Amino acid sequence: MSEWANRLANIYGSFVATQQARYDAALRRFGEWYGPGQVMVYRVPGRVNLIGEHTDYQQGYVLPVALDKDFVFIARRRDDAQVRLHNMEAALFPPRQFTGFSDIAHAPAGDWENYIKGATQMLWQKAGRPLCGADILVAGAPPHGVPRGAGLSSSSALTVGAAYVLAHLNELPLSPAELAWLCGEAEWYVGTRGGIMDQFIALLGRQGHALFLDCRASGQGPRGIPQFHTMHVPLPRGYNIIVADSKVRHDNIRSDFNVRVAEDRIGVALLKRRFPYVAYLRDLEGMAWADIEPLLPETLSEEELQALGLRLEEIIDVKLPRSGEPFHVRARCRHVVSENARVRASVAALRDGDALRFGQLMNEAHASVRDDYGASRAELEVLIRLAREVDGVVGARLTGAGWGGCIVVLAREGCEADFAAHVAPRYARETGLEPDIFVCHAGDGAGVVGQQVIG
Ligand code: NG1
Repeated sequence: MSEWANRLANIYGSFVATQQARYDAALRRFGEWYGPGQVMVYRVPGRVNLIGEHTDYQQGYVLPVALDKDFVFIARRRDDAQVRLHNMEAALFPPRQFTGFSDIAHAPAGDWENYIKGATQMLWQKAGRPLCGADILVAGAPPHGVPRGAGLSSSSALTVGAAYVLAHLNELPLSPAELAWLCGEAEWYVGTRGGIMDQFIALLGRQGHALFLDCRASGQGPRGIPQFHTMHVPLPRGYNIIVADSKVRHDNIRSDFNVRVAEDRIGVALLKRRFPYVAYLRDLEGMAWADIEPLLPETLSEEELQALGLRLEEIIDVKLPRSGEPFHVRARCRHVVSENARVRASVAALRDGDALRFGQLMNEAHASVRDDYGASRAELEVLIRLAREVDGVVGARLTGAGWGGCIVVLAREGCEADFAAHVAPRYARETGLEPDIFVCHAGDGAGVVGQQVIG
């Protein structure tokens, strides 16, 4: 096997032939667009969260894994500050070009270029000196790319990939964790800002491991960048992670998401009156839920909120939908608190190699995100029920924000074929939708694949 094939085998296991064809096609295309010569090849993965849902924005715990579905970036440093972009899927993501600077004008909302611009601007600001631009080719088409809009973090991977490439070509001395935090900040550029999970796992993923991430900064590093506690946790041997995409998408996921953010914050504001040190739900760790529960109303209307001296505009600075639905404060907070405890327990179970216990925690997490957080939907429930019917499945839950997207399943090795044969046709029959099902091999975070010369 050639050295190159060896490298690909290290990354993708037994799927080298198709990956090699994919990389070859991208290298050829790079040559056609930018001309022959030496290039650097990089990859950056998507992710799936195993447990720890809706905890990150309350400074809690998450446990994602990096997928072996990824973006490939091929790049060559330029002598000027131009960033030129080509995508293997040029019809969907047309060529773009801009100048690297610390204040880059936005492309229209929704343009793929904005993810790269956000990363570029952030690096220029951080470096405090002019940097070199690059000619970049991005390859992320299915089936090897990160599925889009499925909650597997394809957009964060794009930002992280661009930042990684430009930082590497400019020899910026940033650790993966520093880069991860900066990429989180860079997402402000595109107007979305989740937690820091997606960027951390895209950079710090490790083969065969999940990443425990504490979303509360533990201090400041030498370059003024917040530091976070992370720990790689081995995945159980003899088990696979299966991801199934329900193919349902929530039309307006942001507004439901923001309502949950507000409900958590209302809980915090109320608890603060009794426990002044509570700034995030994370601060309730170690306290008995029985002491907390009486302080949180089951539901609260906006009028009742005002009567308590709390103004919604001060709780959340985005407009929430006017549905007339009261805020479900108690249940939402209960989910976040119990979910943090489940992540902790999951780390212990995985370190003990106790896959069954971990599967059970995944099932409990799903019940909580469905019943207390109200973030499931009918199609996801069908998918989860069918998944659990398969012999060998030990846990199944929705992953990501919810209301659609994917489920993640822990299953004994060897039952993948049965899983697909059982779940796919029944799900199609009940919902009229064809799920995408794949086994996820927990892979490494973003990195250099190698150097190549295009003839
Ligand atoms: P998904 O749906 O996977 O993009 C969203 C948030 C995460 C996290 C999860 C819920 C964004 C960009 N991502 O993830 O930070 O809060 O929901 O656990 O908002």
